[in-house]
Amino acid sequence: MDFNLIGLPYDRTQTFRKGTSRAPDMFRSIFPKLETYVNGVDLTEHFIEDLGNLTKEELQGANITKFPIVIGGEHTVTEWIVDKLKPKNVIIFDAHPDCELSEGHDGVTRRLAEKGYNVYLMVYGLRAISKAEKEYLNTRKVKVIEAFDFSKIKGPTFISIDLDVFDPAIMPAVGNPEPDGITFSELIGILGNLETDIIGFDFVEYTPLEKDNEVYLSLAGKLIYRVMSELIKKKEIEK
Ligand SMILES: [Mn+2]
Repeated sequence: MDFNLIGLPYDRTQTFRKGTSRAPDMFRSIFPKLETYVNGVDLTEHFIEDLGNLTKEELQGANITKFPIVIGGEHTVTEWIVDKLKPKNVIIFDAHPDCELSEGHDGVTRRLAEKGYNVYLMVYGLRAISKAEKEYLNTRKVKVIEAFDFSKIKGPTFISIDLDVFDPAIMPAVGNPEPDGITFSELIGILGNLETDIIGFDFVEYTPLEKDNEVYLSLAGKLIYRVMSELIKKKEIEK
């Protein structure tokens, strides 16, 4: 199984902490330092073609021939890659529902739903909801789901991971940290139960700290490697 790495270093609408535009290149600097034998899978046997850092327009014209692993950038970029790949479903892990009536990163979930994608917010880690967002969620245009709902999700599915879904004790390098998030093993466990056809992943909102970025980048980088190893295992079982 081969992958395309795509950097979308867009950072325009962050209101609290800025800096996500630096994330794709920071991840590229940490990947070579990480162990490539992950959960029984030798990632060096799988080709990773880096398409570089792209603008919205460049992404629209890009030739994605392999499984895309997208690194943001703020959460706004999920809309770009979803519009490029045109999945049936989008599953989002996020501390925030991103359902504001906004053109920014805090409205991305809502915009995707309004465009007609089946958008699902994972209940795990979702924990900071504004009154306006609660009212939008009440319309049921975006569904908040639990793991037992996975059997209902059929067809091509894109998965977006806003790194603020994690507890800030393990991942403080995000634009809008919120207390009481989930752990890495909880996220991997949830993803492992997904039976649907996954066609792409993004990892967004990594926002560098003043120091210790190597530590948090290596943890986020290991998450990406682990997700890749899970995808490879899944494809091998399906063969
Ligand atoms: Mn988000």
